[in-house]
Amino acid sequence: MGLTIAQKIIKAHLLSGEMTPGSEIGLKIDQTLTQDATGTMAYLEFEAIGIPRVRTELSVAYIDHNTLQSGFENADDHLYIQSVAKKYGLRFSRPGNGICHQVHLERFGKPGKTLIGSDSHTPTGGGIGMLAMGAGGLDVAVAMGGGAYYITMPKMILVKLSGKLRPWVSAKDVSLELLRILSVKGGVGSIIEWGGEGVSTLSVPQRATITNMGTELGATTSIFPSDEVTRAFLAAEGRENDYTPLSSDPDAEYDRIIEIDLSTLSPLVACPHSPDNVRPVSELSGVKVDQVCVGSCTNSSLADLLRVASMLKGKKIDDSVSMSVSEQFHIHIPDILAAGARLLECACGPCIGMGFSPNSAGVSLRTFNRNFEGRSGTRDAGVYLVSPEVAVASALTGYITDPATLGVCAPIKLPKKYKIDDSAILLPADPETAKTLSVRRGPNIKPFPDTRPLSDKVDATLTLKVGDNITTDHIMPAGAKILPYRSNIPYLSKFCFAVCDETFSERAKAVGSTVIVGGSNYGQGSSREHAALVPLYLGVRAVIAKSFARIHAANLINAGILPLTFRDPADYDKIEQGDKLSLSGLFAALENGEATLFDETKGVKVTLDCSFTERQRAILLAGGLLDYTRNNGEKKQ
Ligand code: MIC
Ligand code: SF4
Repeated sequence: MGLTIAQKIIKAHLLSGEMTPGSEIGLKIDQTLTQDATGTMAYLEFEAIGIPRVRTELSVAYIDHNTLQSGFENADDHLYIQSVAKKYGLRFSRPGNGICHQVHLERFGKPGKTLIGSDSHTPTGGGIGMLAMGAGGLDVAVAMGGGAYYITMPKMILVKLSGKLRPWVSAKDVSLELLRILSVKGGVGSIIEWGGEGVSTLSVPQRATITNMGTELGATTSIFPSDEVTRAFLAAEGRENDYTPLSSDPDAEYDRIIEIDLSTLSPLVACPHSPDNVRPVSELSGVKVDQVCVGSCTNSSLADLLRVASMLKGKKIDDSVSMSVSEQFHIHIPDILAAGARLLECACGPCIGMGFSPNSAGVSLRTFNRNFEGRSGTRDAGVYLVSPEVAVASALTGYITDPATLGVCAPIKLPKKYKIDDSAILLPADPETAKTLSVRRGPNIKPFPDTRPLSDKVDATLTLKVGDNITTDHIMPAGAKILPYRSNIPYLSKFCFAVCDETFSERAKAVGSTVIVGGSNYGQGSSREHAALVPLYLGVRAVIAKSFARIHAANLINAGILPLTFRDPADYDKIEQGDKLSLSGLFAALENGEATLFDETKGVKVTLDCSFTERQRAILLAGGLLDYTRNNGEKKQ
């Protein structure tokens, strides 16, 4: 049987396991990336593992999330990461140089390589034919040390494209169309491969917009072939030598095939508060818009920015709209400013609530990838996800607007060669000098929470019961006020689950030992391991859910918290917040894959799935990946 693109890369990087869907595989990782909001913790973990220099082909530390320096905290963290990068052999992308995924695609992405990043949108690299995956910081730390990255061998979904996008319809609409078809859970356990003759009509940045938003489907990753379009992109980046062709075998088998005719698509909008709440722009034309934001790792390619500038040129945005553009190319800035838009630093910014929050109950149109409740920093705002074309058209009129109503869509001309300036990417010290360097640590860096080996019996209170599709933005919110404390777990813990229940943190601390119950797709969204480390700090011993999102389940295991699933989802209704629970015989349960939960308050027993791989069991027994790695002396490799 022939292989898919992802299967070929997996085969070439397989360190352990069988390539059968559902079994655990260990992969050799060629490249890693981190951003600063997860990076500080990842490098603290890397230091704790104790390896003198990274063992990957390339590791890059980006600063793009916590760029508002409203106190010493972010500035200190940047210096910490910069000093770690210099000492341990990583490149360092300075604040202001752009968003990690966009810069990595342009400057470092290589077809056929593996990449993991401590950010859930790392699959952006799939646009250039990499097997690129989001991971928790600790997994990235282990990979930087030369250790394998473990995933469950995914199923393969092929999205077969035909036709060509019509004017005013963009790659973002392709992502939204797939979200409409599959929902935010539809990609869980799968890799999404893009194929068919329509692929050759899409540029690498367009492909990267699509693989970026594969994250919103819950997919392990998404990937495009590497073809002549890829070669041309690499040549324009001055990196043609990094090109290798990559395609699936003609007889490759897929678990599911979805066909999309690009020429039938029209502009789409994801309505509040979920990226799969998708409707055609034409149905929303009466919606008054207060704010428009262009940028993010989804839509900040040169082509996107040229389109935005060309649509704004010689025009004025509506008086009632406040518009921001975050861009890294510094061209056509006068056109953007003259139209009344504000220019923001090229960083994550409003996407993660780092400034530019909407007005109360405001309607914000964003070219971003997530519109979870409260994420913008304004609790009652409604965020709509759109393409750059819809964003600008709506900024001009003040209402959600189909760009087709603006008339002819003028073609965008891209240069054959991009102007390259890597001066904001700092190189590491040579190994000898590195030994003499020290790491700069600010007072905001607090110790890693205490871990404990698993005990056979856990008595706990069901301190919080939540519903389906709980995101990591619910569990551990971000935003300008909280993000500076990503290396200060005790401080962060005050905000745990605050979006759902402001009393959770205090209640969890008071009871000391907590179980959380969730619905399906628990922990979707970001890769932030803080959504596991903070609950660990607050005494959370197990999370019981109908199902889990991939990265979050791995982060819980890495933190030594049991992620357990209901054998019968109907049992979710049998237990209530406040109940006293006990999980006993856990050692045997780990062996036989089934645990029994006894609800002492209700007097009911519930059966839970507790099947883990041998490696995961060992991690849980050790009290988390850090202890497991230390105990197993992986640093001595
Ligand atoms: C996000 O988009 O939610 C983030 C902020 O980039 C996160 C990482 C983080 O929480 O720091 C992600 O996507 O993994
Ligand atoms: Fe940054 Fe937003 Fe992309 Fe996350 S989704 S990496 S916050 S731009």
